[in-house]
Amino acid sequence: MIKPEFFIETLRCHGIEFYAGVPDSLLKNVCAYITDNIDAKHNIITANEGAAVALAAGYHLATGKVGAVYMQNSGEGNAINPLASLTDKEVYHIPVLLIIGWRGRPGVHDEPQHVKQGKITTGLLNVMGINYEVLSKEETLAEKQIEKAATTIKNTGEAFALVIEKDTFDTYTLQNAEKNELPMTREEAIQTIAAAIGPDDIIVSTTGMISRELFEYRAAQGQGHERDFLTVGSMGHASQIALGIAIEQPQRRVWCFDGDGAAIMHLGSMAIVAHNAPNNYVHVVFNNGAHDSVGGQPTVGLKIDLPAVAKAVGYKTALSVSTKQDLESQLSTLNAQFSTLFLEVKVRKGNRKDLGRPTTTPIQNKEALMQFLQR
Ligand SMILES: Cc1ncc(C[n+]2csc(CCOP(=O)(O)OP(=O)(O)O)c2C)c(N)n1
Repeated sequence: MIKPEFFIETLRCHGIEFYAGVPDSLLKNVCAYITDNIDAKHNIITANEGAAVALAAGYHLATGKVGAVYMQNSGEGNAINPLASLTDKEVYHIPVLLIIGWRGRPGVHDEPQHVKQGKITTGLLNVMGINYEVLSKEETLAEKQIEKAATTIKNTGEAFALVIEKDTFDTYTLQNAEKNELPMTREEAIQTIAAAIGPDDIIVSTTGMISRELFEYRAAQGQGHERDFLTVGSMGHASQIALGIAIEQPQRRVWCFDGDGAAIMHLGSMAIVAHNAPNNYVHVVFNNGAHDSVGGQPTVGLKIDLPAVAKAVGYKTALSVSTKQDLESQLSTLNAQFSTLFLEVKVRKGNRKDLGRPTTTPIQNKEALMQFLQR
C-alpha cells in the first residue's frame, strides 16, 4: 500500500501544491492527509466535481501551475463538461491532474450504483483523450507513474488522470477533524420524520447513509419499502426526482430526504423546486456539515444559512431544528401546511457501525414504488 504522505509529498516534488475536489471513500486517507497538511486555500472541497476542475483552471490561470482534482468516479459525469469545454486542448488547453477513485472496478464486488460507472471509468477517459495510469499499490512503481503523469502534463499541457483502486492507500487518521456536538443523530431524525408522515406520503432519499438508515427503519418497523425511492447514486438529484413525482401526484405529499453535501452539490435545483411551487413538497436537509458517508470531510453546510437560501429562492416556509423536541413540534406545523416547505435538521456526524445496506435491488425498489404510486 502507498502511504498518503508519500503520495502527496511525491506530487509536491513535481510541483502539485493545489487540490480541489469532492471526497471519496477510496481516497479517504489521502483526503485526510491533505486536510491536515495543506492550507485551506490550497485544498478546497467544492460543491461538485465540475466546479473542482474549474477551480483548478482558475488556479492555473493565476499561477501557471498545475492543480489536482480529486473525485470518486461517480463524479466523472459532473467533470466532463469543464474537461471537454474548458481545459481541453481544443478550447483553453489548461493542464490538470485528476485523481479518480475507481468504485465498481470490474471483478471487484461493489454496490449497484457503482457497477455501470465502474465499467466506463477508463473508457470515458479514453473518449475524452485523457491519458491515465491505474496507480500501483507499490510505492516505487507509483513514484514512476507520478513522474510519468507530471512529465506528460508538462509536455502536453493537458489533463492526466491517476485512477485509484480500492485499498491503494494506507490508513491515515485525520488530526484536525471538525467537531460537531449537535444533540440528535441523523438516524434519530430520520426515524422521527418517517414515523410522523402520512400513510400515502412518499420519501425520495439521497445517496449514502440517509437511504441506508431509512431502509433499516422500515425493516425494523416491519414495513415494506414501497413508499421510498432510495436514490443510491445520482448524488444531488433527489430533490428533482421528488419534484417530478410531486407535480404529477398533487394529492400525495412528497418528502425529499437530502444531505447537506448533496443539496449543495446542485444547489440551483432548490430554485427550480420553489419556482414550480408544488404544494405537496417537503424538502428536508439532514445537515451534519459533512460528507459523512465517505469519511466525514467537511462541507460548508453548517457555515451557511440553508433556510435563508430556501426562503430567498421562494420556498414558502423554511425552518431549522436541532433537537428532537423541536423536530416533533415543527413536524406538526409542517403536516398542517400544504405548500413548498423546507426543513433543515442539524444533526451529529457519524453512523451506527452495524448499519446495513438495502437488500432490495434498485429495480425492485423502483417497481414497488411505481405500483404504490398507482394506488
Ligand atoms: C457525483 C458524486 N460525487 C461523489 C459521490 C460520493 N459520495 C457518496 S455519498 C457522499 C457524501 C454525501 O454527503 P451528504 O449529502 O452531506 O450526506 P451525509 O453522508 O453527510 O449524510 C459522497 C461525496 C457520489 N456518490 N456522487
